[in-house]
Amino acid sequence: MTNPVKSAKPAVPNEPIVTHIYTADPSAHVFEGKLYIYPSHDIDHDGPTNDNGDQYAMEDYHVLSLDDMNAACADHGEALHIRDVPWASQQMWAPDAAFKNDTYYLYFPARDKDGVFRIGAATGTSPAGPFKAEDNYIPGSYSIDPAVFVDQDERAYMYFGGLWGGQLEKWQTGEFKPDVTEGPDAAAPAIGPRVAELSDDMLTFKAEPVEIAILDEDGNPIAAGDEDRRYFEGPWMHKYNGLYYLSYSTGTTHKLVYAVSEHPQGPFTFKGTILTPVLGWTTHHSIVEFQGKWYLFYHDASLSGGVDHKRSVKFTELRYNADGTIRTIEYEAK
Ligand code: FUB
Repeated sequence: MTNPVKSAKPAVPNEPIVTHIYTADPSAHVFEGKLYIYPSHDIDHDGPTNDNGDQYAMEDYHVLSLDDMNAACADHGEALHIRDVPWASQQMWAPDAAFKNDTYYLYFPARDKDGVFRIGAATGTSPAGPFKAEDNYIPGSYSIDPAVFVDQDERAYMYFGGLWGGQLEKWQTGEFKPDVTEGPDAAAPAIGPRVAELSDDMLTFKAEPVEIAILDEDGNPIAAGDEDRRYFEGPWMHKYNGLYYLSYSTGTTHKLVYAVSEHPQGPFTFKGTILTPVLGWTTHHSIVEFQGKWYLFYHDASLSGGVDHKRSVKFTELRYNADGTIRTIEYEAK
């Protein structure tokens, strides 16, 4: 393993935690007493920018860590490169990590050789990597943005899915339809994220993924045209006071929002906004408890002056109200 590169300055809330590389889509976890962050590694390029997400042309992952929230952030170097993923062709998008079976698992989406987004797994003995990819993607996986949640009973669930470049519209029938680009009519239920329980080996699904229902306060499905509340991409799961909080990006309206359930697979009831729109088109996050406080990890494009595909991971404290609702954080560009 290479020695980590440490930032020159201690981490500060709402400022990039590293500035020597562009990072995005942070998935934060506490492993071995430290906070580890699994981000996308954005690259600088002059390729096309479009709704298909071709500008997000990432090729590898770096793992970051913080000893505490005032420490300088460490970059542990390349943890996995696409050249070492036998089934993948391009675009290593938002990853996540989990620990079970004395093994660290890195989960990541990428396009397969046919251009279809799939979700792969890689394993390692350290939370900092490196990770060795499995030969094939997880059978039955599709779309993007895996978030893996290991519950107190040790059952593990993968939440995933993303519209537009993430191809979720193309899976509406349960099969991949390459020519489908439209979602449901505006008044019809929105396309939901998917959840699949993982097998004990953490490398396969126990059962086929199912669509998650997100309902309004009256128990009606959030409609596809309700772009302030409907699911777009970037799911995250955390548990607070025994309830399951599913949070996600609304994409076109650029918010991070959340919904709550008594069950890990829902149905979930929409609750509100976690973070108002950031600088840059995408917004993507994770929520983690560390050393007695809760934190929101997110990204924006401030370091690059607003270039959508050159983003930086930041964090801020997240607070709950007494009734378990999350206090909305107003984004401030810095
Ligand atoms: O980083 C590429 C894609 O942008 C992610 O997979 C989405 O969640 C969005 O952040």
